[in-house]
Amino acid sequence: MNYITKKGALQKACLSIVILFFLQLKGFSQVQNVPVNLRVDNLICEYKINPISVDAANPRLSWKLITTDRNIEQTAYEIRVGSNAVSLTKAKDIIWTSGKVLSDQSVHVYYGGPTLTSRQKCYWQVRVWNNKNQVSPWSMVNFWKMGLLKPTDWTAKWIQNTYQSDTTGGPSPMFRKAFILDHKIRAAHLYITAHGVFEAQINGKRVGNDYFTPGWTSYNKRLQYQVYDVTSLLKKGDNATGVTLGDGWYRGYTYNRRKDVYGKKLALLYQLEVVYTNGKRQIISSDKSWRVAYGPIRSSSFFDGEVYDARKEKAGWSEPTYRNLTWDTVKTDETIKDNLIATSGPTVKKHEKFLPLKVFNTPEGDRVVDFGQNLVGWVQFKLKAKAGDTIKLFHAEVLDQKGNFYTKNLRTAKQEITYVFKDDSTTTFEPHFTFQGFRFLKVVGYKGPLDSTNLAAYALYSDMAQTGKFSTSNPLVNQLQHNIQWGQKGNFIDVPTDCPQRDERMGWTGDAQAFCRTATFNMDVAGFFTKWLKDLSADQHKDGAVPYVIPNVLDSVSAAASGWSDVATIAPWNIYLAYGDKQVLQQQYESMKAWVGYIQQHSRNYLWDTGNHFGDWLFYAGTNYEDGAALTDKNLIAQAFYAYSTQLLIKAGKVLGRSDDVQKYTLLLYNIKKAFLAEYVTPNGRMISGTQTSYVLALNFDMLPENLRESAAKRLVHNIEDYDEHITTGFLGTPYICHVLSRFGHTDIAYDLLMKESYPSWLYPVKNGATTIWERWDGIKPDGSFEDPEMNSFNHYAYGAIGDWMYRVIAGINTDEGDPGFHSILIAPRPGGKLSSAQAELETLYGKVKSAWSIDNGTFTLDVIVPPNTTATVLLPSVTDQITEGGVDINTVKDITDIKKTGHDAQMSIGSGTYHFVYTMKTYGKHNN
Ligand code: RAM
Repeated sequence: MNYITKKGALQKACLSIVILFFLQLKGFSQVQNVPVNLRVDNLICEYKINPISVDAANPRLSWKLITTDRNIEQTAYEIRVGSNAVSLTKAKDIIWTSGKVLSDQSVHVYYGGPTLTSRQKCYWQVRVWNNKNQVSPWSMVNFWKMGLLKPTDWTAKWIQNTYQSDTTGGPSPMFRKAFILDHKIRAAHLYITAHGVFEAQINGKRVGNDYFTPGWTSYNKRLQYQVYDVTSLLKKGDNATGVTLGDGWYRGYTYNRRKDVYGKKLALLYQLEVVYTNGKRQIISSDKSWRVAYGPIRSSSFFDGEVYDARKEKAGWSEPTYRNLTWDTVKTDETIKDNLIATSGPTVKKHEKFLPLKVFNTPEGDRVVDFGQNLVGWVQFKLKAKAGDTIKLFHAEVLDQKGNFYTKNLRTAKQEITYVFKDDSTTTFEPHFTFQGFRFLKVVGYKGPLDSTNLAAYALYSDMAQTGKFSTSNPLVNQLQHNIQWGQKGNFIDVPTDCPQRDERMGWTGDAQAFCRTATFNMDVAGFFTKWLKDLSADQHKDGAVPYVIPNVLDSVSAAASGWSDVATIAPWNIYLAYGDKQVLQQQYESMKAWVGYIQQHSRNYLWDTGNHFGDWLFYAGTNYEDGAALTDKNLIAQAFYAYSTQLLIKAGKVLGRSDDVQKYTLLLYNIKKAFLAEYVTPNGRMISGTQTSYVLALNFDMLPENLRESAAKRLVHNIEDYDEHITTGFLGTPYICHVLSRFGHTDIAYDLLMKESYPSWLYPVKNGATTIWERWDGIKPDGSFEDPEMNSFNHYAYGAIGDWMYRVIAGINTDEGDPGFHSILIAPRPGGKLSSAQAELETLYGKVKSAWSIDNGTFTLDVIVPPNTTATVLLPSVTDQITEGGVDINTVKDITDIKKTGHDAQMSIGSGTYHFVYTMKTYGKHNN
């Protein structure tokens, strides 16, 4: 062979390797070159795509099967994990292979290889076999990277500003360091966290697109660090980096203007790890060699906004050419680093952009911009003024009755941005360490035109993928769904908060438990709640009491309230249901037990009737009916939630195989219910509080014996009718009222409540122009005046808990509790409320579930999507004999099995795939179409 042919052969070999690799990427298997209608995609590790800061010892891997065939189930899988992205086949690169595992598990499969070490990067792929004897090609290769697992991995030192004036509400310190990298860089990762909140730059560029990092946790016990791949920001030669810190949650103002909750001094921990192409490593860490100065951010606060003086900018401060001769030295701090944890949940990112709907002058003469949506975030402007000119931006959720800018309900929170121009060039500015809850912006100090070319509002919230969609033929209900979703966006800012505008913004546990299940339908909140629940455990008192707010920034007695502290059991259970995540139950089990243990300790004869409780917070206490008629006894509520928490603990115990506990708590539950009946229910089933919430809780938590349930449900219906079909429940009854009505055959009444447009109702705020859920049923009263400004948030999510019923009952998408995470699905739509159609979609860990129905002239059509590797039970309502699927009699469709009639419904089992059912409806219920 001469050289030419040798070269040709080599080229051919290379080409075939490239083609093979390409085919593999495209989904063609190396073992069989025939494409099958089965692929694996959406590989996630610990709920994230290619995470780079994993600290789980055995990370969990999940994937989705992609196929258009029906009835597809996974029968086996094989995972391989290696150290090299391009070769997961060579023995030397393999870290672990699962081998072919006969299992239908495609979510939360534990990595089972050798112990993973700090910074280790693992590439992985998977292939699956299905019940049609097909094998998928190997999936694309994804990866995960381990974080810093041991405190000793941190060689960086905490550094602080030496200035005396470094106090809450003061200017933001900027830390800087210049350095030389003397080789070509292969990879560079920044490990960073702060006491306070930080924004980092390298060579003049912002690092990452996260905001308010390191996020809010119970800092003294758990402080997250973030990891960024900063390879592209660095270069061989001169480099520089800079980090600005703000007060954030660490020492910023919180409830009652308390400050310095976690400490008085801001501090930075910074470790930049560079790997050169020659394999050598270099670490640039925060240490004594850094310099610090104050710059343009004169003060920043979540409540109050930001003061920014552009004249104090230090141009080029994070670039190597900048001279920091006048900058001060820093002091190091030997704080131990044993509270550092990787970031497991989603970070806050910038999302939707809103342009001004209109700019107008109010009767009081203010210049106001309407962005059309009550949102949480900030305004970005692009304006030109003169050096030294000051512009002020004020933020409000609503205008008052006369159309004036209304900020009384912010209480002491200023929500104010002050910006001082440095020269007459056009400046683009957005704040840094603050967020505002607003729809309206008041601009002071700028006379030029304001419009969509120079103003935009951005929503900032935890970066959770939208998983759910829900809509109907009724635009008001659609707006309600919109408001629920925006209530969620505005209040999921690293932790679930209650109000994002006034001087509160805390993780109220009652609100979180009420809304949690709805939240799981709208967005992927698995990581969000898993992280927050760890803070709950961290802040839970030794005696099991759960603080009113998590992370706890209140005093030590602000703990243990029924319906609030029960988030300790309710949230883990909801996350388990939505994502089939047993680990969250495991993680929270001791906390769940401790909470029930606390109540046990504070009960006499199984009756919990002591302590401070918020009760059915913000129930209807109007004047149209006897005042206070809807007031539910707080101890009755406490006893009901005592039972519910115990019930959920039993369920968790069953899932985790804790049979001793199951036995013990089953007996406890029996006694709790007995005490409840003796204390709060007459022998005929009348409750001592004749309220909607009272009956709702008793029925939803199975407090009443079977023989009293039907009549109790009727009493509930009568109560609702007494109020002319208005809802009177507060935070605790609201999430369950429609579910209870549906469960006992009164879906028509549930629809009455939903469709009611007058106060109190869900649609009353919608009719009043709401774009989010309000804290109170009557934030704006029927006469147009406002509720008490001391507590009147227009962006709260608790009443949005109806969303759960909308998804689960109107559209009818549910998971089987015995096989959760939508592995076994229930599709049981319940039409009503004069709706002619409703549709919902939910992106589950297995793929998309859809239920979309419409009624046209008595013909009911239902379109269903069941994702691969799941099965569904379908309940078709109000059927007549002839049902078709895909145009043919369902009895002849081989993919539909176990067809039976249950009452007016037809029940059947289906496997994965797309289905189209049509039949003529029997009329039922007074609101049937
Ligand atoms: C107010 C808010 C909050 C609620 C507490 C008890 O701060 O309404 O949502 O949980 O009270």
